Parts: sequence; structure tokens; C-alpha cells
Amino acid sequence: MKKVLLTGFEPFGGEKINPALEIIKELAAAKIEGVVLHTAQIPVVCKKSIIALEEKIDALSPDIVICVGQAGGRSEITIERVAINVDDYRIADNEGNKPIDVPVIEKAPAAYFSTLPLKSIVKGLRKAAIPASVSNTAGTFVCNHLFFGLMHKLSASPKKVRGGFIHIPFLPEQVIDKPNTASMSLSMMIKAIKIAIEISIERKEDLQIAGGTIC
Ligand code: PCA
Repeated sequence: MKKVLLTGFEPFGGEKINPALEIIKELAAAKIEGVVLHTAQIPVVCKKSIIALEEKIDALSPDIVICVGQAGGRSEITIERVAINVDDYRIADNEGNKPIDVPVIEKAPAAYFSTLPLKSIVKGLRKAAIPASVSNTAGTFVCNHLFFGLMHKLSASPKKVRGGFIHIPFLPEQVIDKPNTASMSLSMMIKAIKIAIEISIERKEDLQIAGGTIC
């Protein structure tokens, strides 16, 4: 059995819900073959987000960590490739922090790559008729912050733990007052995260297939 830690953020930016949180609530009781699944809610607060995640990782010692966040406006499930060492918040986080051009972690590397099998996950999701792609930016807000904190911690871990970040679209009920904005149903997103967990466990090496962008 593999121990998987799945995290989701609380609502932010004036939204009443965060699809990531709705997903983890639903998946908390789900049965996934070969998996002991643990879930955690993460605050959309700069430093506190990493502290909450680190506490969970230290308490559980998981084999895989997948963090999920809302990327309002995106139309697909996007598997993030890279976390960068910068905070540059266009909006304040849930406690009013608004850092501009400061490192997530002082003296840490400029970036870390996800260690999830990105291409395999995208392929598996598309096979299940779920729109998905690799993303080359997780932004510079709390999601990137948490993703960077995750990969920094895992890079120093004596145990080989794989981890990464997945951004998901709005739920349909969030776009009622946002014309021409993409959304995805909760059931499709739940299915997508389940598939991502299954593939992350199955595939140690990623597929060598193109998933990049021209510009
Ligand atoms: N999305 C935000 C932070 C929390 C979330 O779910 C982001 O993309 O940074």
C-alpha cells in the first residue's frame, strides 16, 4: 500500500468555495486500489500554507504528495511542471499578505521540477475524456508558494517521496456571474484527481512524449 497525501486549498479571492477543497472532501472516503489516502486543508496564507503542509508530511511520512489548487479561468486540468522561488502576489492572500518579488525560501534554488509523471497523467486523463495538459507555470501566488515549499522539503528528505501540484478550473456554480469563463463539473474533477493518483503510483518513469508549448 502506498500512502498518498492529497491537499486542497480553502476558498480565496472572494470565492465562497474552492473546487480543490470540494474534491478532497469527496475523496477523503474514497477507495483507491493500493492507496491509503490522507487529505488536508491548506490555508491560502503565504507562510502558513507551507507550515501546514510540512506538519502533515512530518506526521504521515507519505510516499506521494499531490497538492491541488484552483486556477480560475483555465479550461483544463493542468499538471504543473515547475515551482519557482518567487512570491509576487497580484492580490492579497487570506490574511492580507501581498509580498512582491521576494523568494519563497531564501537561498533556495531558483526552481524545482515536479516529480510526478506529468505526461503519463495528461495521457491518462485525455484517454478518460477529461481535458488536461502540462502547465509550465503555477503562477506566483500561494499555489506556487506551496508547490515550491513542497519540492524544497522533498528534495531534502532522506526517504524518496514524489510530489507535485495540479491546478483545476472553476466549478460551474462559480462562473454563473462570469460570462465566457471555463468551468468543469465536480464529478469530472474528482475522477481526474483519482486517475492522477493512480498513475502517480503506477508509473515511476514518465512517458517520453511531447507536452510542451511553443511560446
Ligand atoms: N489557487 C491559488 C491559491 C489557492 C488556490 O486554490 C493559486 O493558484 O495560487
